[in-house]
Amino acid sequence: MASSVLSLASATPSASLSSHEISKGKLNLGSTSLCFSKEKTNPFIKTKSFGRVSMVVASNVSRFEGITMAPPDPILGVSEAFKADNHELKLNLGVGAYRTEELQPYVLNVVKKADQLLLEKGENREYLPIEGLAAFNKVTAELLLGADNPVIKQQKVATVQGLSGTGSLRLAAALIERYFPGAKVLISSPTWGNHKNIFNDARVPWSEYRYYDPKTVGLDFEGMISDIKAAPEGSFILLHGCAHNPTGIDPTPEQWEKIADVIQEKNHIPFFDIAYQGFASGSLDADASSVRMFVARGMEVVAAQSYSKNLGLYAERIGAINVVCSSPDAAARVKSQLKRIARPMYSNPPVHGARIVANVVGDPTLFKEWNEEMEMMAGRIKNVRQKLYDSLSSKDKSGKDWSFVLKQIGMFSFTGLNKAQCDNMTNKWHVYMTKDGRISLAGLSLAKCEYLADAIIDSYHNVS
Ligand code: KET
Repeated sequence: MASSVLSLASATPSASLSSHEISKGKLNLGSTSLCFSKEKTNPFIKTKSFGRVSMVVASNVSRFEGITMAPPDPILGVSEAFKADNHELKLNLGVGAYRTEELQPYVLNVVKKADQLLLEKGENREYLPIEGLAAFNKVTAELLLGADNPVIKQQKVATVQGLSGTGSLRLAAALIERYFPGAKVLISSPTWGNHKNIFNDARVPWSEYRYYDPKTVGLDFEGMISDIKAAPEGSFILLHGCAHNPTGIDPTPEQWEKIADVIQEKNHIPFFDIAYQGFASGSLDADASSVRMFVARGMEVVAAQSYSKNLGLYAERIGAINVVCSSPDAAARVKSQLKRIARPMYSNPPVHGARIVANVVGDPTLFKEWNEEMEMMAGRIKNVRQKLYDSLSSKDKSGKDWSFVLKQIGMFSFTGLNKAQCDNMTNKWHVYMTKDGRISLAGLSLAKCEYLADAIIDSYHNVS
């Protein structure tokens, strides 16, 4: 079954070909055939010439026959499945995206205002420099590190605008692959589903450190510390700046200090993924305190930022990679190499989201309003968290302690439900969630808390 035919105009048949194959002028390689130039041209076959090699493609079969179907993405695939469900009670708690109490997407008022300003200004659509919009890079580093952080004044920070959090992490991964060959990245167990994909695709070796303890439904601090200690010296330790995804469990300030001690002792490099600044506590400064503490110790730090969640700019793909270096010279060189990585990957980043961030952060009135809106969003999530806990506690007569729901912070709750129980949540109750047991409280309303509590209690007690 020759599904496609490749004609090599100048190829000489190799000695290993059978005379039958040579006389037919055709070598069948599973679903692909090589066809040599002696074969007469078939009028039903299209020929494409690429210099000396011409490709002959049968019009009814694909050259991509050998490509298998990829599985749906464990997080974004949930939204696709949700869309395909017509049940009236369906609930999408998969992706971490903020919804209103009416479960509608939310565009922040400050974003609308910044959009209006941009429209009035009539900004052009010229290419940005490879490193992104200068005004954005300035404010994003200030937002992360604090405007008066000495490392900013001393020009020790290499900041490059990235394609949101994911793209910024991917740039850092490429930098590690290129300049720290063989260095490992340690990621928490569990972590955001895409971390492993990012490092796999960048060919950066990774392993996991203990983080979540199912027995206490809390942080396995001892395990975390000993795994970081045991990692080869000079490893990159990936840390969630705040609102750990998926567990919603963050180290305490004292624990952060101890984590920094071990990282410093082992000459590791802290690598922050901070995708929820402002969403954990409602305060941008408080949520960046982990990153700032490492920097204050004089450590070199890598930090990927995202404005998907805190400014609701999901589709604008706006974020940044920051590398805090011990000298301005090192920062300049790191920045030049990040640009070198970005150029052949996507050339330069999109401008609109960068302008929105620069306008909101750079304008004191808009900045104040943004903080208020963020507090409102964080507050709404705290309210549904409380209501979900109340519903679970009052409905479940088994005596199970559901207080972990209240202890977790950020957009998510890590329910501890196993895969079969998660399947029950979706198949029976039409509650869409990731199979690691995570639910996005940002997609939950007060009105749906009781229904969700019924679904969780049923899945927890009746499915093993
Ligand atoms: N880091 C973490 C920890 C994270 O949860 C996300 C997104 C990102 C980075 C990247 O977001 P970006 O939009 O590239 O800035 N998390 C949600 C969406 C997703 O999986 O892409 C989620 O966990 O649902």
